[in-house]
Amino acid sequence: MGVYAELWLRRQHTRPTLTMPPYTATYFAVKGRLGAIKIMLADKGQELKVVLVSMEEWQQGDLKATCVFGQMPKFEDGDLVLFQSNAILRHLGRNHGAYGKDSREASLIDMMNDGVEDLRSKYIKLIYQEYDTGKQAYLKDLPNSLCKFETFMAKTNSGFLVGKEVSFADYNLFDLLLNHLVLCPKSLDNFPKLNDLVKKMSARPKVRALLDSEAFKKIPINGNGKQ
Ligand code: GTB
Repeated sequence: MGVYAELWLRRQHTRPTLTMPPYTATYFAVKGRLGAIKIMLADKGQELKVVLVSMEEWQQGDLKATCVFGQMPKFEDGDLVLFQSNAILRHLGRNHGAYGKDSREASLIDMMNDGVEDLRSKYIKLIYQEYDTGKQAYLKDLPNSLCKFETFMAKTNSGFLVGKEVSFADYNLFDLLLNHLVLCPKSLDNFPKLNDLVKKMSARPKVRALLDSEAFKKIPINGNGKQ
């Protein structure tokens, strides 16, 4: 397959580089559903090899036939092969200390991540199906979605969605909020907690380094040129 690879970041804590291959993700050349995963791995100091697949290669169907749900991203952790972006985030959350301090926090993190997925689904529908006709209505309704996260974060009051430490749901929400700031730069103006989350996550040195890297900046958010 005509693919090429990028390498992000260096150090491995739980997965010594000498004995384990790096995590590998296979995906289109977009941020899309891989964005949050890249941000989380960067922040955790983990290397990620990305195998890029063109639409032409994808349409040949051979790779699709090997994907459990016929879709990417595909994620490899040694001989463990995962599909479904939220399952990948959970896997990494579990293995890199980003899934709460106990099962109670883990359940709340799951709940908030499902909320992020609900908003991401609406965003993807807008981008791929309704951009030209539905953007105004989407932006009108957006505060109704964002205020749920804002209210919950006001109760947690740590700057993160749940507990006192960053979780995979924070990376996921952060990635989606970045997309929304591109869609509408004013979209977070009335949401101080969400604004703070974006500032706080952006200021984490390894996240900052990723966001500022030319490789990351040049990747489009979506596959159809809309953003
Ligand atoms: N629930 C799954 C998850 O969370 O991982 C959803 C995965 C999904 O929607 N994958 C899309 C896919 O594989 C890519 S993300 N589509 C191909 C197919 O279904 O055959 C959306 C997307 C679409 C197109 C491009 N592109 O053209 O570059 C990029 C991203």
